[in-house]
Amino acid sequence: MDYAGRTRVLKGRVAFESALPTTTDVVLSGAALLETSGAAAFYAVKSLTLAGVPAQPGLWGAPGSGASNTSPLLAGTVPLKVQGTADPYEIWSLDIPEQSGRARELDPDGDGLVNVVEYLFGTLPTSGKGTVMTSAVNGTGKLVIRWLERKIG
Ligand SMILES: [Ca+2]
Repeated sequence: MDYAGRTRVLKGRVAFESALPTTTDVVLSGAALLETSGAAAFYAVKSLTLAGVPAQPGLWGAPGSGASNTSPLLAGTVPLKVQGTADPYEIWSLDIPEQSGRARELDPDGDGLVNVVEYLFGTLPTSGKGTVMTSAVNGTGKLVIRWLERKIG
């Protein structure tokens, strides 16, 4: 394979009949299917993320493949040997269309919240309407403060 970087499948089926780059981070959305075939015992990849969840290092294959870890997002006869765990921020930042705007300290949507703050509070880095906290006085005269928090990753 003569590319580098991430292998990201948002939807549909992608088939590999030879090795993926060993330096690639494979990112599969919940609507994606990655099929691998060939004569190799496995294809090594840097990391694997399945529907937003980083996969643990190890051998990953299709259900029924005999691999120690399986996912319905994988198909085919050659399992993936996952060598490490993806950085959750790096995977999250893929939602920012321009690669040059993905660094933690940048604010590509101009809402005053840098990307790492948007990541931690679960706001959209592309909406331009970021707010992480609201406050109001309730019916009994008490101040109510609410803030967002990240649920996973
Ligand atoms: Ca922002």
